[in-house]
Amino acid sequence: MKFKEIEKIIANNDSIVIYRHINPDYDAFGGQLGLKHLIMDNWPDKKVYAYGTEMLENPAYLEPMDEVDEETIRNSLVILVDTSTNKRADDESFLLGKQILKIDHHLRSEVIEGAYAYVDSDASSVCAIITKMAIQLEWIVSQRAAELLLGGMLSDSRSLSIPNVDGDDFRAAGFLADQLIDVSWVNRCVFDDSKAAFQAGAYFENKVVYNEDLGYFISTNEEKRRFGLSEGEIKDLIDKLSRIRGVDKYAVFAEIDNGNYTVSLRSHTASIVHVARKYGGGGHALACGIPEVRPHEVDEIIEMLVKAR
Ligand SMILES: [Mn+2]
Repeated sequence: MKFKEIEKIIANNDSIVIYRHINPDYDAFGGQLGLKHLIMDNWPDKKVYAYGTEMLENPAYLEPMDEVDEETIRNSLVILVDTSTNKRADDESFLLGKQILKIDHHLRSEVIEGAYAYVDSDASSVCAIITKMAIQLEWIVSQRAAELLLGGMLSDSRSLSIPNVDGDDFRAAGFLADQLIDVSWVNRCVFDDSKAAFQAGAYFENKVVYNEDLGYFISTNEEKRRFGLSEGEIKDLIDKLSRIRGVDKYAVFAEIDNGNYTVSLRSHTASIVHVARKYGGGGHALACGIPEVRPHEVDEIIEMLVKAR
């Protein structure tokens, strides 16, 4: 599918609802809200809604989701961004859409029957895909759209530093920076920690266990409560482990209320997504996750990660 075809599908629909994944990150929000603003910038007469039930606490940067009723969804083009499987969409009401268009960058992105799909698993973020589309199609890009898209690009690509980042990504980011946005402010919005997360980060940095080129920590429910964080927020601390010399693979195992663990996995070079898949997870070659594993599986996963080359 070409960008021009995406433009045609958008042009042909007067009502559009944009969805993204559960546990949304800044690429999900940036793709969703950035695309919403691009459509408003270029087709001011269209009705365009952002749908989702979960929010990140960042009102200065993000904007609230729209109220969308079922009738509207049924009569709209639905665009699902940054979402690998239907089950990971927030929420599955996207399937009610009159027509579905998926824009994604995950490996093995689920094929939705009858839907249009633009999937580039080499892309470093869904925001990079959307930005390159806007540049190629010479769309108007407002300041607001640009700051949302840049935030998503920077967060998924760890500030344009992961292996699949290329010159086109830097040029796309440069184009966004040219739209009179405050690059420093966007970086702070996306990367600054809450005080609670900062303190928890320092604590868990001291709990990191090293096994060959793997670094990881395991958090307990007691620690989760002590720091007042959710298991999702504890998993987000994984970025703290990305800059340890000699550590090429890193992981966080966060205990959840039923005593099982939810898992985040990262690697600088060796693919580790086979580990995630074996336990019912998925994502990208170097950044993936597993929703839930049993305690005895934690050790198996650690062993597989150590062996990954
Ligand atoms: Mn993404």
